[in-house]
Amino acid sequence: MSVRRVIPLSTILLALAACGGSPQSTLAPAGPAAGLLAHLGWVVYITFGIAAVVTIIIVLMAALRRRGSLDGHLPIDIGGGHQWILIGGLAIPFVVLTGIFILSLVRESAFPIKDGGKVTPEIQVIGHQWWWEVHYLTGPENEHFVTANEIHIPVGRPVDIELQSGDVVHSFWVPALHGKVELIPGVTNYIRIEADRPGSYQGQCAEFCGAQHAHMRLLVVADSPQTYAAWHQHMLSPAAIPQGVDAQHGEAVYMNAACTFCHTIGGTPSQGKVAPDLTHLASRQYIAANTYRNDTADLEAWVTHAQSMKPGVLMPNLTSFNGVDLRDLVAYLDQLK
Ligand code: HEC
Ligand SMILES: [Cu+2]
Repeated sequence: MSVRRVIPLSTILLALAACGGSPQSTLAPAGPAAGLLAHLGWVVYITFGIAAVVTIIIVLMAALRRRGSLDGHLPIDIGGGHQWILIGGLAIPFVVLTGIFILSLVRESAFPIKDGGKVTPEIQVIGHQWWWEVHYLTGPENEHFVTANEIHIPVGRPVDIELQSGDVVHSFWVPALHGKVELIPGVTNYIRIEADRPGSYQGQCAEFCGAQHAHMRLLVVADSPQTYAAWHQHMLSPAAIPQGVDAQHGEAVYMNAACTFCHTIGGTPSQGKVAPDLTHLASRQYIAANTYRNDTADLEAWVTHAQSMKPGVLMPNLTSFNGVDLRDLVAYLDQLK
């Protein structure tokens, strides 16, 4: 085999190897629906892999055959040209494609429920350019709460999620837990996710939705039922009262700034509704739709230079904050556990 033939092949193998190792992989299912889809995936990859290898071998045999030695026949003599076309060109593809079609129809049952009547969603997710608004809807109305970008679920039981969009079409995709379901303006879709084991599962908007589509990420945290119940209980509380003069000064800086028009901090006058809820910001692992770490350095950078970190994002650069004001503002945010 010549070098020119080997290089593309090794590139493909490398690319496949990269898929398997990543935490965001359809081939590393952590729940029943994702398991079904991974199984379908393997059937398709292996069948088409075999078909591709056989085809390549036949093409190579034809190419390497000495000119003139065919005698008017095709490279493998299976009893004449027409039969070859009927079997290789029609019968085998018909059987393979029909089989995969039927299997995927069966697998489609893993996707719940187009009809809203049958579901009582526990969680509502609203897609925004470029972040996820998350409403928890269980219990009476005064026990509903809002968070962003990080969805907690208990392991071992299905959770129904209602999907809507606040602007353009997005797509909810957490490969370890399920396939993709779109968030379409004016339409309500549903997805039922379930995790078999505790863990943090990376997700990603899977429908191009503008400049920062690739940075519209999310995290699903699956906890034991006890841990989940404690988290859920904690989320019902209003924001922590800032402790220490720095954070208290930071709260005053925040409340006098434009932040309050866009963000909500529960139990304070900050009740903006067009940006992620910050009531329990410090309890989340990442910021900016799971794109940057939730630490002091990244928060200071984000507040002052959001436009450099996620160009085009719907939060302005607030460069007027610096020195003690910026430090204290972030000290306040850090206490919003
Ligand atoms: C014009 C509206 C607007 C203003 C004003 C604004 N923000 Fe934001 N902010 C946003 C939007 C929109 C996002 C989501 C960006 C994204 O991830 O795509 C965001 C994200 C954030 C995040 C990350 C939240 C998360 O969970 O990912 C923090 C923290 C934040 N803003 C803090 C502030 C602070 C502090 C101020 C005031 C100094 C402020 N913002 C002012 C709109 C605003
Ligand atoms: Cu998107």
